[in-house]
This record gives sequence, structure tokens and C-alpha cells, in this order.
Amino acid sequence: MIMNLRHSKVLSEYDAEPVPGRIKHTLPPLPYAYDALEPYIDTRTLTLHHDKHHASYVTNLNTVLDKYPELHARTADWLLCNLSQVPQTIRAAVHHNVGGHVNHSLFWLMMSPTGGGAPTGPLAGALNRDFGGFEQFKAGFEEAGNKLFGSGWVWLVREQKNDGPLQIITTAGHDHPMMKGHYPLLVNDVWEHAYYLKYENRRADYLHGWWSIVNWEAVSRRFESSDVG
Ligand code: MN3
Repeated sequence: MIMNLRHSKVLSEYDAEPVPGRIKHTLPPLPYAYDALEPYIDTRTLTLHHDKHHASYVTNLNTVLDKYPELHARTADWLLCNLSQVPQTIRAAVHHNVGGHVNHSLFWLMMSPTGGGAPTGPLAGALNRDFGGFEQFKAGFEEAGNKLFGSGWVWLVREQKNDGPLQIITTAGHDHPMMKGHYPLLVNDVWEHAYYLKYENRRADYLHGWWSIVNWEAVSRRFESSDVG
């Protein structure tokens, strides 16, 4: 598979400064304070999630690539979309860690302390067109997240063509929509580590409260710029 432009967009702003001969994958800083998403995501959960969970995927990815110089110039997005070209001996480890890195890097951008409300403009129109309204979209997204068995992610995605329909999908583990040609617009993490300290087994409450911190400006920017392919 040749990586195309839309694939490069997911993590492009986080690609490390080129180091001669090697890309070193790096943990992006959170774009807000650790307590900024209270009470919907508590400080302790956000701190552990970013500084421990996400950080470990980045560390492990760099470590597993150490002995494979042929992969040192590859971006995280490329690795995720071209796993068949990764040596079989490290493929599962690359898959898990690069998926964790890419998914979390996107997830942090989906939220803002000034988020919430409802999208406007073309994105609002597309949600109305494809789901019958914003409330219907939210209900469908929450239902998909609640029904997902085990660890995974719930997404709003679009097809490659700009006028293609929007869809709600889920992925297991650290799989990413790009792996199946979907372009991600919005994502929520429904692994237990994302919510369990505060919500315990009440995943539905986490999913429902999360709308209060969704950064619709960021989602709209993705929607309006993903017109390639
Ligand atoms: Mn997570």
C-alpha cells in the first residue's frame, strides 16, 4: 500500500524533527492542563493515560524498531498502514504500539476545556444528512461505544471521497480506521483505562458526559480538510 496524503495527515503535526538516519517517535504534550477536562475526565485518569499509557506505546515502539534500520525513516502513520511490510517477528508489537501512539495522539486533539456544544457549518450539515440530526448522531455514537466488547475505540469516519457518507465505526485493540481506508474525524477511547478510575463500570456515563468536552472546531477542521483521495 502506498501511503497517500490523507494518511499522512493524522499524525503529521506530531512527527518528530528528522534526526539524521532515524525518526524518533515522541510523545506529544497534551494541548491543555491535566485538570482541564474535569469533571468529565478526572486529573488522575488523564495524567496516567497520557504520561504512562501513551508514553509506554511510544517508548516500546522506539525500542522494538531499534534493530530494524530499514524502518527508521518511516513515520508512525506509514507503519500503521503498511504493517505487511514490517518483519513478521515484530509486526504484532509494532501494530499494538504504533496504533496506540497514533490513536492517542488523535484522541487528545478531540477534546478541549472550551469544547462541547454542537458543530456548525458543513459538518453539522453532514451529520444531519447522514444521521438525521446531531442528537441522533450522538445517540448512535454512544450506543456503538457501549456495545463494543472489550478494549477499543469508537469513531466518526468518512470515506475517501469528500462527498461520501459519514459512518460510526468501532475498532478493537489499537486498530485504526486508516487500516481499512476510512479517514477519522472524531474518536473516543473506550478502553477501561480511559474512564475506570472515575466511572468504574459505568462506561455509558463516560460516553454521555464526554460530549461536554468535544472540540468541534478540531473535528470540523478535519472534516473540511479531508477532501483528498
Ligand atoms: Mn487509551
